[in-house]
Amino acid sequence: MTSPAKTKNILVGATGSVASIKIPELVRLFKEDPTVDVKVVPTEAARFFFKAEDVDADMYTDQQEWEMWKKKTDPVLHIDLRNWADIMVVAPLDANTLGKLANGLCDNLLTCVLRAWDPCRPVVVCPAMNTNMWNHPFTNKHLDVLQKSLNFNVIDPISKQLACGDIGIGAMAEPACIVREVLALLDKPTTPNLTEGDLI
Ligand code: PCO
Repeated sequence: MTSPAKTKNILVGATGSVASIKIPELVRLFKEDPTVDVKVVPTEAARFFFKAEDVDADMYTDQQEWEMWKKKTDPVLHIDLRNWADIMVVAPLDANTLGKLANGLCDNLLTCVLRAWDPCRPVVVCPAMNTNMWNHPFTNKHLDVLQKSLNFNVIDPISKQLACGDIGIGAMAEPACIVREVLALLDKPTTPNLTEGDLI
């Protein structure tokens, strides 16, 4: 039997929160849908939390971005990934990358993909951080920019015992919940991040 054509290209970004330990599970759950294809872009900090061999998807690192480009006609990895993706899901989004995205910084593969993003395609971010980081005034300010200026979708963290022992809000939403919301978003006819009027 031939497998169905892949129709949903999901780019998963991972950042330096302990919740990156859930990347193998998140990828596995996405791939339960036979029409889904997944690629993963971890930051250097995210790579600390899982083994590449546990992730059943192509993975692209900052180093590959530099290695792929030698001369003018060579492909630029963050642009190729941007073109490939129907949606980007950053899960987990740590406080550092949240701050960078809200201020337009792009100093690694993941942030470059999103700085070059096609605003007609949806982005979902799943913050995960220590409770005090979550309650810090910068978090709200930065999430406001992502939601109101960039039209990113935010899946809020949940409350549980965090990796450091603190109990409170800051844990990444459950992978099954993230998968459900992302697939539902892709099924909507149009989910533009920005309308033409916003760009004028
Ligand atoms: C803790 N920080 C964190 C970050 C977010 N944590 C989580 C969960 C995991 C276990 O279920 C680690 C996935 O707690 O998303 O824990 C102290 S700085």
